[in-house]
Amino acid sequence: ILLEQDLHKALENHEFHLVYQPQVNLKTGSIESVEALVRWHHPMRGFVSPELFIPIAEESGLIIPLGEWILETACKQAKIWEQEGLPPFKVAVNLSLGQLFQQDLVEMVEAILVRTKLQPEFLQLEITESMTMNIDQMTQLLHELKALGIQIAVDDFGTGYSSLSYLKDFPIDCLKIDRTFVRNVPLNPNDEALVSMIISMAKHLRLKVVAEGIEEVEQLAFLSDGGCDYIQGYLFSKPISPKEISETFSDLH
Ligand code: G
Ligand code: G
Ligand code: MN
Ligand code: NA
Repeated sequence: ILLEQDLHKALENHEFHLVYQPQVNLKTGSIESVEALVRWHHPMRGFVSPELFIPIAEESGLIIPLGEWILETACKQAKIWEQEGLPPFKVAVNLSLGQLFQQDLVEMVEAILVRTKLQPEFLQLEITESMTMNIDQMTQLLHELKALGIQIAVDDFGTGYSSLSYLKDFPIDCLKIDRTFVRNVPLNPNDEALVSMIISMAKHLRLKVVAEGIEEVEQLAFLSDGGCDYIQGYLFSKPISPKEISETFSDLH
């Protein structure tokens, strides 16, 4: 299809850019990480959502070069922020399913860390639960990634498959509660129960927990009382440009 052809040209035509959404520590109020999110500005169609083009990139295999570009751009940017003198914070990058199956994924991540000179503890990779890779393969892969010194987060937690067996075996640092659970908190008692349960489980497993999609102060209050570590959402900030991230820090200090 047309979009797929355009997608192939988009990388060489520099039509992609990244925006970054802060994740805020609920206890201290400080930004400890930012999530990189890709944006495509199509020359004719204008903005095309990643919800539309990431699946096409996956099917066409373009996710491999695109994923590498996203990772390298985010790590480069993190180094620039460091050189600007901003206080240290992590950059979180989404890995798509196709990348998890990429043969040289670990080597690619390592090479990017070397090229950009970013210290590995400032990189967090976000993975989503999926049925298509078996637990042993996934555990092995995550151990290899962890050995680089980077952080691993499970994204969209609670919406995928076999969540609990994942938690048992995977060397992960962080759970991100999917925003569909947070949306109706504190109005819906079932959602409240699930969110509280996920936070409590994360604590027992010594994982950090991030709640995504926080738009209302009532949601914030519920999560704060419940002991959630970090929040990410429009209430605090939309995804913003690198320059706006720098400015946010200057405004805070
Ligand atoms: O940023 P936005 O809410 O529009 O993203 C929509 C979807 O696209 C989300 O599921 C998000 O995880 C995914 N997405 C956004 N940026 C990236 C990216 O850089 N890499 C991958 N693999 N997925 C992304
Ligand atoms: O699947 P993933 O968690 O990576 O997707 C993150 C997406 O969520 C981003 O595309 C971002 O634009 C979107 N997002 C971030 N904060 C909010 C929010 O407060 N409300 C809604 N509806 N979407 C959000
Ligand atoms: Mn994510
Ligand atoms: Na998510």
